[in-house]
Amino acid sequence: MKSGTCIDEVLLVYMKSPRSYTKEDVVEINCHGGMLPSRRILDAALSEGARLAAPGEFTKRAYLNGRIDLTQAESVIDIIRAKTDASMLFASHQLKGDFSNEINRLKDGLTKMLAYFQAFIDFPEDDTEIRYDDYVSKTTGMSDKINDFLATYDEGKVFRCGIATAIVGKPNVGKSSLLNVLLKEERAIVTDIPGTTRDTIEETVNIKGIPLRLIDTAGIRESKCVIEATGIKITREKIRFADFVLFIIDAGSPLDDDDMRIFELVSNKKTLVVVNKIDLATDMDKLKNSIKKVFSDAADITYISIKENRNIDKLKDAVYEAVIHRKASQEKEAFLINSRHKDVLGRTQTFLGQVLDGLNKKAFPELICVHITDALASLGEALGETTSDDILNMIFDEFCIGK
Ligand SMILES: Nc1nc2c(ncn2[C@@H]2O[C@H](COP(=O)(O)OP(=O)(O)OP(=O)(O)O)[C@@H](O)[C@H]2O)c(=O)[nH]1
Ligand SMILES: [Mg+2]
Repeated sequence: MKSGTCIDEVLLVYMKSPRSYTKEDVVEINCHGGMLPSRRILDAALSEGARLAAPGEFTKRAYLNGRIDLTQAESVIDIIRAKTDASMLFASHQLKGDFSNEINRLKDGLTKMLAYFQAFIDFPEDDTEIRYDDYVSKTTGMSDKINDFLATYDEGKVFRCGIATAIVGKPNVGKSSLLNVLLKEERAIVTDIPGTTRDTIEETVNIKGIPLRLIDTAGIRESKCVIEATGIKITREKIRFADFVLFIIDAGSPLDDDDMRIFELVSNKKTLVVVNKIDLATDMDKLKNSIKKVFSDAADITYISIKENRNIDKLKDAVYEAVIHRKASQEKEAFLINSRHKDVLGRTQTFLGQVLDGLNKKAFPELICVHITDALASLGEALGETTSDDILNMIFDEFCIGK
């Protein structure tokens, strides 16, 4: 420090270009933590001419200096924000370059195709037949691949942001008990008095990597009590905004009109029927038959007993499969695209459609080359080879910190 006073003993690391995060010369100061020493060291560095990094600036420089591409830079945000091990794993696949490699493979295929058709423009005197049909199947293959990537978008949203899940059902069926057992804590009040829950309670639980934003609601029934009736009104609102519903019914009492009215209320939602209190059922086969008859194929059904802790893991599996449409054990080396990728790949699909159209109509090679070039450019955009400053700023502004 200028005054000569010692602030702290630190570790100073000099990373010489190009072997650093940004490929530039980087100096890192590691101090003894604590607000005051860190603040004083930062002030000292600033007074010597350093400035604070803008949000995401280090990663942006790593991208601008060509150490990583744009999809990898984006995965850094996902890693910082990851809420569960699974979302972190997907982001790390993307950081490793798995998505970039797939895009580059598609680009290679298109570049070869471009060269093939270009040759017919450059050497029109060559009277070789153009192999349109071969390229129809190649282009269809690429388009299928892009469809696979596009299909990961909805899952990506679920893993990144979680899924709003309403627990609904008649009073006393065990909604609050379910919230507690999934949270592994006594968060909501549970009693044998119907109408216990009035306010909705919201908590996030990690179900096999999915951040499930659980909303425990007031049991729905006609009620003259003003407080309970208000709770039921709020429940109906919450159901409207939920993406997923756990509809709870009681195995100890026969299904009635109230159950069916609630099921009707959630009929336009992705729903899992959870039959609770199977410890009270005397004949499981009879119970299953009667329930299957009512719900037929309308929804997935899981049978549990919270009291005896039966089938809770099965319920978690069922939730995963209902939300992600595949078994948790089938989790492969996957990455999940974001909205920017979706937008860019959607455009690539349109251009590939035009390429296919041209091939099917045996169009002039010039026309086919135009569409292939468009498709190539959009794939380049996914990797950030040609991306406008506005989009770059939008991406890096998402980092709330200097990293
Ligand atoms: N036998 C049995 N009782 C259960 C089971 N799960 C919950 N209960 C009991 O059912 C009663 C109601 O449970 P809650 O979790 O409060 O039910 P709720 O659906 O939240 O009820 P409201 O908030 O009133 O709508 C409590 O006495 C629980 O102990 C179960 O699997 N078996
Ligand atoms: Mg309750």
